[in-house]
Amino acid sequence: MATVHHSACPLNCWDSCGFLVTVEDGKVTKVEGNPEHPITQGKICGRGRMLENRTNSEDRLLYPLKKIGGSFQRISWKQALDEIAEKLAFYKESLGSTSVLHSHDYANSGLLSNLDSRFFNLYGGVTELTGSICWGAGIEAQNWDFGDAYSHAPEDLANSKHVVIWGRNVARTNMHLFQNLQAVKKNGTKIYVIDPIYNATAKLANEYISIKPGFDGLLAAGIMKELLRLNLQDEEFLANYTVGFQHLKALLDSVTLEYISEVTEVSADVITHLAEIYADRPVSTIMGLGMQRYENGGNTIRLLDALAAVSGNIGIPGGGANYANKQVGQSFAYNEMALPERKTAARSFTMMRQAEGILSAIDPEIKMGIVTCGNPLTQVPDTNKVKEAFSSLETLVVIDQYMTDTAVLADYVLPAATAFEVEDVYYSSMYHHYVNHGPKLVEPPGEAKPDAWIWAELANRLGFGEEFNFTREEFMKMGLSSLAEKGITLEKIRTEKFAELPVDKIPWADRNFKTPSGKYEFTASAAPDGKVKLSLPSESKWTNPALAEKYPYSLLTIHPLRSNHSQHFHLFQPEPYVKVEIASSVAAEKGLKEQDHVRVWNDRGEIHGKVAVLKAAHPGTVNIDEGLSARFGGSVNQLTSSRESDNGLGSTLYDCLVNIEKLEKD
Ligand SMILES: Nc1nc2c(c(=O)[nH]1)N[C@H]1C(S)=C(S)[C@@H](COP(=O)(O)OP(=O)(O)OC[C@H]3O[C@@H](n4cnc5c(=O)[nH]c(N)nc54)[C@H](O)[C@@H]3O)O[C@H]1N2
Ligand SMILES: Nc1nc2c(c(=O)[nH]1)N[C@H]1C(S)=C(S)[C@@H](COP(=O)(O)OP(=O)(O)OC[C@H]3O[C@@H](n4cnc5c(=O)[nH]c(N)nc54)[C@H](O)[C@@H]3O)O[C@H]1N2
Ligand code: SF4
Ligand SMILES: [Mo]
Repeated sequence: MATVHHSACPLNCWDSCGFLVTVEDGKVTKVEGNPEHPITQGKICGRGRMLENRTNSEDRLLYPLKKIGGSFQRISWKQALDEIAEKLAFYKESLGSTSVLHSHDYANSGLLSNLDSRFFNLYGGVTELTGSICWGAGIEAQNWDFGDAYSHAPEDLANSKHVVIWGRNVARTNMHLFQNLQAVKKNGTKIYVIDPIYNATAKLANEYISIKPGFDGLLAAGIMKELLRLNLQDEEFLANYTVGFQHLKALLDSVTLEYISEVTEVSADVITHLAEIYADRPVSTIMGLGMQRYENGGNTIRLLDALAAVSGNIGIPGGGANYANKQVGQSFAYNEMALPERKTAARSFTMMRQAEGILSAIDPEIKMGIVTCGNPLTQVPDTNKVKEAFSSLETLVVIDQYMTDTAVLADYVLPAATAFEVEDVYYSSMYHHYVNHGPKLVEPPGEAKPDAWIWAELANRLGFGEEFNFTREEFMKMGLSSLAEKGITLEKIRTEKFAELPVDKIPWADRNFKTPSGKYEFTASAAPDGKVKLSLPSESKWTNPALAEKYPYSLLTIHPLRSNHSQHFHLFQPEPYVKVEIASSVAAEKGLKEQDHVRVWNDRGEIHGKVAVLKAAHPGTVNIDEGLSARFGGSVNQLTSSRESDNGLGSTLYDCLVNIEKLEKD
């Protein structure tokens, strides 16, 4: 008999949806949106619905595997755990615990996914990854400017006169914001989209502004110049709640509007018009993450923050420099779960340069890697380097639900349970502030096990089993303990299916910033040279003319519509292929038409695919969606660079010049 249960989406996504899941004969048969969930409102995307196939797929990993003589053989859990624990003990003893690397991303938004950190901290401290290929540059930028990265609550959008969507592919990546935009537009709010690609969100907008990839910070500077020229700045805010405005002013005075118009490829009239819009408060600035995956990414977000501040749109209803909402994650008792103070050794590489880190580490060398909740072979920049690095390890352990490109390289592959097979609570620090409950609905297939079980078993073998001697329920309560005094408990979340977290819905309304000065810092005291800069992407005709001569086109590698990164492609019918989307200017220059086979390349690598001509994209723009595995033509990260952003903590995935040519045969 079919029964319907509430649940939650575990995927790394802005929307963190509430689900209704149908279970029949011990199997998930349907995943739908929970109509009662205040954000989800009964609607979910295809990636959420496909979790049914993702749970039931015949390709799920069912047993622990060990590579013997180049091919995988099934082994027992006992053998796998004994051998992995033995290696962990050996490397710690002989070289120190930092000879082990923990490579991960955030593929499961459950509270208990933090237990991997608990394990590695108690083990003694491994080589960890810092920063983030996803949003690192922007988070650090907002830390410098505001002291943290906080967004307005979704419902506050109704208070905005204007909403500027700046490099967020809302219709594709953040569907409930899209619905929110449709609703506020009906009530007269004006919507603007600034993006090199005329995407589905641009179609909804009142105005679309096309920009050269990587130059948004310069555009924001131009808008501020015009605000000041027209005397439209918020003097009261600038005088009382900010520091460093004189540095910003000097910076803006150092360039002309003509220069800004030339480099951004946005006309001066449009820049003046945007200044008038920004002065017509309240204006909500909604920033995406694509825009900061450039070498100048930190400065880009800082200039957008500065624009929101100069125009008086910080801390007011309907305003905001909305990038991420760290208030959500900060609600939980992370440290109680992860026990960071228990590690006795530490080393870190940035997430971007993990491959270089592995290849160059000495004292100790990296001997063993453990990969959880991530697929670095397709997702981390410079795939060829990543492959070389992960192949060089003496022991690689991958814990996953599927045989990914990364798992193929492993010595041990451990099968993990999926979200519907365990109980957890789920949240995302990106858009809204609800935490959702997901009960255990079905048994994991074969011998797949929850990650938490794997950590506990390894901890037992390594002598700190008592620190894992908690049930899932106890671990969830531990993570929720910081919310108990606010009346949010596991019991409540279980019964009500979701809970609203106690966050500031209009951050900085009290004008008390978390910066060292307590003010908004145009010149950041958190940084050695905290002045904002008008920096440019590193791969552009302005910064590297010789490179731009050889590789004239800007390659974006945006998030795919129907897959969360690499996770859903293998479920597609028909099979996916590498689609090379090109601006019409590129088609004209290279004589390319729909479906032509092409090669796209630069000094880091190359990829083959089929052309699709974009209806409207900034001249010189090429896009290949990220996430495809080797089996479907390969990851576009063969072309991307592992350089870090200006503030050291973000990626430069989209700061990438390429060339393209037609292939006669593929
Ligand atoms: N369907 C789907 N949704 C997802 C995901 C997914 O894989 N698939 N992933 C989730 C995750 S982890 C994340 S981080 C978010 C990301 O959500 P988004 O930030 O919306 O998406 P991205 O693909 O990172 O960013 C791409 C957008 O930035 C634009 N862009 C690129 N360069 C520039 C630039 O220089 N200036 C401007 N103005 N715009 C630029 C692109 O054209 C595109 O519209 O999406 C989440 N949602
Ligand atoms: N070129 C390019 N590259 C990009 C991006 C881009 O825009 N362009 N975007 C970047 C961004 S924003 C992000 S967030 C990263 C995402 O990078 P990843 O998180 O590495 O990408 P996923 O493909 O989601 O891979 C997650 C893996 O974790 C597994 N997994 C899921 N749930 C669990 C679990 O509960 N336990 C375990 N053990 N495994 C689990 C999945 O099966 C999958 O294989 O990619 C980045 N890479
Ligand atoms: S992937 Fe995002 S939009 Fe889709 S169901 Fe999950 S949380 Fe909702
Ligand atoms: Mo991400």
